[in-house]
Amino acid sequence: MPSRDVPPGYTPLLEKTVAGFLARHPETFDILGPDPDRWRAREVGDGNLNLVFIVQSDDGRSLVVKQALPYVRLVGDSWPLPLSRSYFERRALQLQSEVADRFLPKVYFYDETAAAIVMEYLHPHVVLRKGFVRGIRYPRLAEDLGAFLAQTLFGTSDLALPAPRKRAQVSFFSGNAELCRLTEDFVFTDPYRIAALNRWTTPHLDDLAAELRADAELKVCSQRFKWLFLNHTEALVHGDLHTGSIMATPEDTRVIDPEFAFYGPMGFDLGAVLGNFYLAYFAQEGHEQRSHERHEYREWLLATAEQVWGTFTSGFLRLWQENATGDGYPAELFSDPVARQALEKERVVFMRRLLGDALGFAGMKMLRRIFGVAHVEDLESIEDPDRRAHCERKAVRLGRELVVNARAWLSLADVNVRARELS
Ligand code: ADP
Ligand code: SR1
Ligand code: MG
Repeated sequence: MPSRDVPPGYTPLLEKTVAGFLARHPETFDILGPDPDRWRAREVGDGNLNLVFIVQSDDGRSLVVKQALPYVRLVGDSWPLPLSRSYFERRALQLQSEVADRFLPKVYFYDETAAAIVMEYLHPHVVLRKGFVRGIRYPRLAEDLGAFLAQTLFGTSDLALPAPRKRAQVSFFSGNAELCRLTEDFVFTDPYRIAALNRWTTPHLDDLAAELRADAELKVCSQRFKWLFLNHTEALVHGDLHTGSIMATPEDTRVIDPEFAFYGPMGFDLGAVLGNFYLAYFAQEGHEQRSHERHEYREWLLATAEQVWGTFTSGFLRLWQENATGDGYPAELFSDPVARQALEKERVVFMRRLLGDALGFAGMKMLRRIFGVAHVEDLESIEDPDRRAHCERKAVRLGRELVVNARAWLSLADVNVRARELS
């Protein structure tokens, strides 16, 4: 297990020191060519935590260096955060690549002392959240995201793995406790109490922020989901699978940034994706120059969310039917027709429960992005606070209903009907 302290050789990289760092790793010469003087680095990190450098040689070869900082970049160096998250991100990328390689950036090498992952530069990929703000459609997205979710959540669970291996992975990722702690506070707790870093569109949403803190039903339901997050070690979840952790072109989809990875509830990743689709949906009105001009695009977002769920469930069930090599529901117990039929019914119950988990987490992810510390560009880029608050109010209503009625929804189609009613 890596040390939580900053190791003696660690220094944050600068644009002017990246080439020197890379030149100390012979693997780099195969990727960028032999002459470090021809490599140029620019820092492009727009996330909340890390440094990200794109490095290009003058003949067009490229890579990305992602380096952890020993503190939360969004807040500043007053808030320390362990560099070991980079180690967990690297390990999560390895385990995800065993089951869903085509949806990940290729990792070239890892430097543990520098807490730096050197990987494929994804281009012309665009961060999905930015694509949604611009109104770009991605024809492959639903199928790819559904497949990624099915393959990673099934493939790291007790449905696929022998129990000792799964237990060892649970134990390893328990070490990523401080990143889980951020989620426990920022997603599950702070939006429902007075917390120093909370913010919202004020004074427009002051009433809603106060209502949230006084909403006993919502607080109880939100803590049901926190309980799941704390206790339900179902699969290796990405842990931060919002639309800023997905980069896409119309032909290709990649999932980046699993530094929050840990063994948790499958619904957490599913909910992160769905909740961010609904945030994008409600934000669209705020991006319109002319009334209703984003109407079709909004519909595309809803249809795509529904298709993600559909592709996920069919992919997950197919894997369960064909590749059940784990200790959970062992295949040998279900070889006769009666047992097989019973298992089919159980699978329906299992997926229904997952839908409820996913929707509850989706609602929590929506609320935290409107009242918590970390907001999203979908809404933040709506400059006029009146317009922004108008969109946010609708998102808050759906978010609350998703959390409070999580188990009552029968399908994504039903959620979409409700989203349209609120818009
Ligand atoms: P953080 O953990 O700080 O959120 P991310 O991994 O999300 O960092 O990366 C921040 C930004 O860096 C991304 O939004 C994206 O613009 C860019 N980025 C990260 N990884 C890659 C990559 N492999 N290829 C291209 N751009 C990348
Ligand atoms: C201060 S860190 C805030 C958020 O950024 C990350 O992307 C996670 O979502 C985290 O909660
Ligand atoms: Mg990120």
